[in-house]
Formats: sequence, structure tokens, C-alpha cells
Amino acid sequence: MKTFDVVTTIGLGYIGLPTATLIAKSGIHVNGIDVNPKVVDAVNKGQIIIVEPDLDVLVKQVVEEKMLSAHLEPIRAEVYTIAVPTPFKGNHEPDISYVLAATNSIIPILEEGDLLVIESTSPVGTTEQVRDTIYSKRPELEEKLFIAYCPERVLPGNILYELKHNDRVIGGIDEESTQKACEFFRCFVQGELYKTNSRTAEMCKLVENSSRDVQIAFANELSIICDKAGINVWELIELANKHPRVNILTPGCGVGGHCIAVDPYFIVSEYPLESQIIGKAREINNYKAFWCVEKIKNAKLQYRLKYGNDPKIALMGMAFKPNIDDLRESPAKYIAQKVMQAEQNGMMVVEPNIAEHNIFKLTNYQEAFDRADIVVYLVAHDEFLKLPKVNDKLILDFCGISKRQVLIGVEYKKKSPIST
Ligand code: SAJ
Repeated sequence: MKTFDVVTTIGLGYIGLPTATLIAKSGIHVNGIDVNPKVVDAVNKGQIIIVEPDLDVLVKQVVEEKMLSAHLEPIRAEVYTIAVPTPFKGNHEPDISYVLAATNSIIPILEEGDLLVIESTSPVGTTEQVRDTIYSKRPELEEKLFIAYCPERVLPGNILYELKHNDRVIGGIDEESTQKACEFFRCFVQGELYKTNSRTAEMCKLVENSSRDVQIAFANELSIICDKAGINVWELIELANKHPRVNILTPGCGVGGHCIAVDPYFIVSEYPLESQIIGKAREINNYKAFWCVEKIKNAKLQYRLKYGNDPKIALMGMAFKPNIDDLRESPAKYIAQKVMQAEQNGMMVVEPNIAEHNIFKLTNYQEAFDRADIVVYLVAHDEFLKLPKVNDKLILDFCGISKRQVLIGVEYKKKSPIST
């Protein structure tokens, strides 16, 4: 099998840097390229500016061993990987300009026999577009390069493990490209490598995240129906999931992050008439956050009508999912913004995973809980599970804290009637 000596990885973010590090660890020299001088400086000092367990130790090690170095401009290699962001524009259309800019930056240094792998989440057809872009500028290389698409599937917080152990889907622009890319990934991936073409591999990534979005939308829709029907949705889902072929996910305050809340639009924008369920799931998951805002405002109004004064409200959690510090596309942050736009009086914002925030003044979770008349659970952080169950406060539980408290045996602290 072919061995590889030098790789250039473009984009040293959440995916690119761990990937570059893992490749370097496998004994291949890696040139990491990033447009941000701060990232380049940090990596060359063996440091990182993102939060990911164990990555700092590994980066330091491979930099000290001179297996990884960072640069602002691409350096000649035999394999190039692209892991740059693909955001969407205002109208939810994918923006592949970073992928094309990365491609253009290496076109002058490409040579016959080189392999190029795109890892960025991309709309269907991107790899072919990259191929056409390269061959239009370097026609002498036509059919002499290997070009493939191989999406990542890692979960932030567990990236190093998953990069190595997850199965991968690899799709080339032709069979030779697929084969060559498989040989490359075999150098540092232990999971299975499944071969396909580039369009299927691109769609596969989009479909994985859309599938999860649709499933979460089902759970979120149930939570809204059950609220109207006077049914405890957590108990309902637990019971329904006793069926051997039913597995309903967990409702929350919406869907956040930079993947599941974004990738389905790459399908919807291209196939608007055909992607009815995928589009509707996006709507439902976005609506869930709006619904939570209305619930909080309504609870506040009810309290004011009953007691003649404003309640103190604790908004528990700002991250886009439990036990992380990442606020990107966070529905909890959106909810806090909307609720506080209306009125800031008596509002307390809690996020135990970050020390400070440039917009919100953060309150310690225990203090906020103790002082609050209304406790709103937005994110199921572990810290909140330890808080006592009380019935002298109104609890708005949008993320299933109460169910998890039952599982770990948290008892009621007081026995007075619910007062709203
Ligand atoms: N969520 C719920 N209920 C659930 C599960 C999740 O409301 O039952 C919410 C979370 O709170 C969060 C959002 O969904 O707001 C997304 O969280 P997640 O843990 O489902 O996914 P991400 O965005 O951290 O990572 C996803 C993963 N994709 C799939 O599970 C199909 C990961 O494997 C991908 O690599 C990643 O997207 C990516 O980079 O595309």
C-alpha cells in the first residue's frame, strides 16, 4: 500500500486542527494552513485556541517532534485536505466561497498524482465544482489528479477519539480517486472506510444531520402537543420508547450548533419542492425556541397578575447543548435575548461553563436558583441536576431536567402547594 510523506491541511479549526494533529501523529509530516495569524502563531508554539479535550497535549507533542507546523500560505505536498467553514448566506443558501478560495490557493502548486480531499460540509456537486475549477486553470492536469470528498462525523468534546474510530464515507470524482483517498485515510483512521462517489458522499453528510434534525423536530412537536393536552411529555416518551422499534429523541428549547441547525438548509435550498419534511423540521425546531419565549413571558405575566409584582426569573443555561461552552446558534441564547429584550428587571442568566459573557451578566447557578421565583431550564447541564426539586417556585422545564432528576433520585425539598 502507498505510504504518504507530506500533507497540507487547509483550515485549522475544530476539524482541521485535530485532523492535522492525528495525521502528524501517524508519522506523516503536516503543514497546517490558516488565514488567521493568531491560530498559526499558537500552533507553532504548540498551543491551541479552541476548547477540545486532550488536543492541547497532542498538538504540543507533534509540534515539538516537528511533525506539524503552521503557515499562512499553502505549502507543496502530495496530499491536500480542505476543512474550512461552509456557512450559509442570509437566504439560507450555502456559501462555498471558503472551499473555492482554499482550492484556488493550491492550484499553482498542484502536480500530477496529487490527492485533494474536501472535508468541509458541502452542497451536492461541490467536489465536481472544485475539479472543474482546478482543470479550467491547469488543463494539463486533467485526469492526472485524485480528488475526493470525505465528510467528518465527530462530536465536539470527543473529536480525537471519533476522528480515529468513526467509520468514514469516501467518494471520489472517479474510482481511482476514491481508492487513493481510502489509502490515505487508512493511515490514521481505524473505523471502516466505505467507498462511494463524491455526490453521494456529500449528500450523506447532509442527510445524517438532517435525519437527526427531523427526529428532534418530532420530539419538539410532541412537547408542544403534550403541553396543550395536559400530558407529561417526558413520561410519554419514556413509555413510547418501551416499544422495541420506537426511539423518540429528547425535546429541548430548539436545535443549535453550527451543524444540525445549518446543514439541512443545504438540501432545502437546492431541492425546495422535494424536501418537505426536512424543511418543516427546521421550521419546527426554530419555532420551539420562539414557543419557549412565549411560555416564559406568559408565566411572568401570570405571576404579576397574581402577586402584583415582577418575579425573579433564572434562565438556566446558554450553550447550544449540555456540558459545553459553545454558544453558536444556541436556542437558549436566543431565548435569553428575546426575553430580556422585553424587560431585564429580575432576570438572571446562568451558564456554568463560561466565566463571563460580553452581553449578559452571568449569575452563579445556585444563587440564581435560590433567588428565583421562576426557574427556566433551557439546557440540561449536569450542575442543574443536583439542584433540589422544590414546589415553592414555578419550574419551566424545557429540557427534561425533572426526568433526569428522578433517574438520579433527587427528592422534593419542600412540601407546599405550587403557587402559580
Ligand atoms: N438535541 C435535542 N434533542 C436531542 C438531541 C439533540 O434537542 O435528543 C439538540 C442539542 O441540544 C443541540 C442540537 O440538537 O442544540 C445538536 O446537538 P447534537 O448533539 O445532536 O449534534 P452536534 O451539532 O453537536 O453534532 C452533530 C452530530 N451529527 C449527528 O449526530 C447526526 C455529529 O456527529 C456531526 O459530526 C456534527 O453534527 C457535525 O459536525 O456535522
